[in-house]
Amino acid sequence: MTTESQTIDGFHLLIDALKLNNIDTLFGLPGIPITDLTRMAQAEGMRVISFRHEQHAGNAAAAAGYLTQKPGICLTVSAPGFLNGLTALANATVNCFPMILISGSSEREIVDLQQGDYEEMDQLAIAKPLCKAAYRVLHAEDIGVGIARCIRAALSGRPGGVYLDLPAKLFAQTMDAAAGKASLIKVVDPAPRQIPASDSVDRALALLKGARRPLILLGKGAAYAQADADIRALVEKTGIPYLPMSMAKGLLPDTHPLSASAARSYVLAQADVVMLIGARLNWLLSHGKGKTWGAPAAKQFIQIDIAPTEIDSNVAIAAPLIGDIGSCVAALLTGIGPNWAKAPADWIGAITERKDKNLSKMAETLAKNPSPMNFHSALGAIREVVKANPSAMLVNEGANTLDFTRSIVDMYEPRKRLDVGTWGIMGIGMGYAVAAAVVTGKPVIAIEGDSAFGFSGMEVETICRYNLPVCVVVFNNNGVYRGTDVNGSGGADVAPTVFVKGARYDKMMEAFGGVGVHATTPAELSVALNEALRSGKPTLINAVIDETAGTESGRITMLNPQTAANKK
Ligand code: ADP
Ligand code: TZD
Repeated sequence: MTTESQTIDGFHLLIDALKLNNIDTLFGLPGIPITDLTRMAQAEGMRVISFRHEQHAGNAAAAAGYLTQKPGICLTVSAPGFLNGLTALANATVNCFPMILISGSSEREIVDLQQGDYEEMDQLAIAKPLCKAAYRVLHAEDIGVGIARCIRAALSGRPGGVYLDLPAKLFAQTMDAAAGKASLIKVVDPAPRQIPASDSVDRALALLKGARRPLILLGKGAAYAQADADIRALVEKTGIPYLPMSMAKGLLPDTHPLSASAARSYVLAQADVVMLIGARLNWLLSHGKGKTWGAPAAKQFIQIDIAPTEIDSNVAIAAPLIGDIGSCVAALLTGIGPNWAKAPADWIGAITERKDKNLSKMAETLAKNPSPMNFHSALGAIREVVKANPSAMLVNEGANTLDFTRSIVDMYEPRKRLDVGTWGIMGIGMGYAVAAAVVTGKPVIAIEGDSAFGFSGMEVETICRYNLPVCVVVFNNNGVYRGTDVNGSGGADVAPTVFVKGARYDKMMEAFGGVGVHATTPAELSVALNEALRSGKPTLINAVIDETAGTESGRITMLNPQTAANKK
């Protein structure tokens, strides 16, 4: 309410509209014209998490959206703040995470005549191609509708990022308080169930029934959908082995007997019927073709997705199942019934044999204790800590740091793992870690390549300021990928991928009152990580990794143009 109790202003209409829809947290960075909005939101009981750079506030909003099925809100100032937040909005959209980027903007009259306002920019036009929907509100009485449209756009169908443009003048507009209250909308059923057509269910079941080597592929859409019990029942009732994409790890525990992760190449090449649940056949799955997938004629796909246009995006899909994952999996379970014949024993046996072999090979590697530490020995220690703390959140970025963590550190519970996602983007680390801590209240372990950490490292101040239970582990190997490149010219500059040697990232955390640890052995790493989880104090462990370990670009070396050209 403003000073006159019969009127309400734009600031409060916006806050009330969000609260009416159970949105209780804002991630943002204050400045003209939204500084007062952040203060007022806090005064009105919202949690306001203020960042040092908008990209990280945006990433936090996206992660919050993924974890809660409510759109995460990111609040930025005009032009430069908006642009800083835009990467996160685009990344959220690409990953199908619901978020709303709300940005203050300059006055339309001045922007449209390009008369040079403070931080002038036609933000709506710029945001539009990078998100699912973009709206602008000019009148206080439309704030309720504006927020309702944003929520629906972010959550319904395939989730994604939405932009909301709010010119400065809007915030100070006033209207009659009762009329203002009446103008707000509580969104009913923002993500309506979409029941699959029964013939599409029958088609999928027929294909599954005839399969000799069936495989289920779980993507982060399946994790987002929160249909955990039914997905588990589907796997267990059919006895079909499954592969989780990286953020679907833990949907069923990675130690589940039907997990085929340790026999990934074998199952992808050999499966005859593959059921995709909330996973796209993009680059992360070699587009569903090529050597990875074995003989094309021998393979048929079932795909469950809420977006009909996803079907046939890369290869033919024999049985599309369009609907929300909860409804689709429930319909399949009904059709499967109690007498379903489980996946053939020879297929399961062949997978188990390969799994056992690969797992014992991995155990051997993890047991080694080289000096300096390498990725394996460091992760061998972290793996045990995660096993003992299965409800801790895990954030992961880097190249080798990402690839090795994904394959070595088992996950035990759904939606505990947040990582670089569909783009393989660096810089999500601290934003996702803050959101994970704020939204779940659980301890967070962020396993970061030293390059990856640098993109959002300043947010350790944010972590300390809000006293969040985040332990950042920086895998410090002195550079991007490795620290061993040399300058080809022989000149004085170091190579483009090389950083300052022996940097002490732990001191950054100490600078803001957190705990810094310098760890050179798996034992030291393990002690420090356990202590961080126990104390809940913001902690950064500078884990010294052999600078010769790892490979260029991690597991995707082949995507470098020169490597690709040489292969042809
Ligand atoms: P991954 O990277 O783990 O393979 P992707 O992000 O490529 O996963 O795929 C996620 C897919 O899940 C998207 O195609 C998206 O449309 C779909 N999806 C997201 N939420 C739902 C839902 N509730 N029901 C059905 N499909 C969904
Ligand atoms: N910029 C952005 C925004 N995203 C990217 N993915 C990259 C640059 C390129 N890139 C990668 O794909 S991984 C990576 C970069 C810069 C960092 C790898 O080094 P690291 O990890 O120290 O984080 P490892 O474990 O030492 O390989």
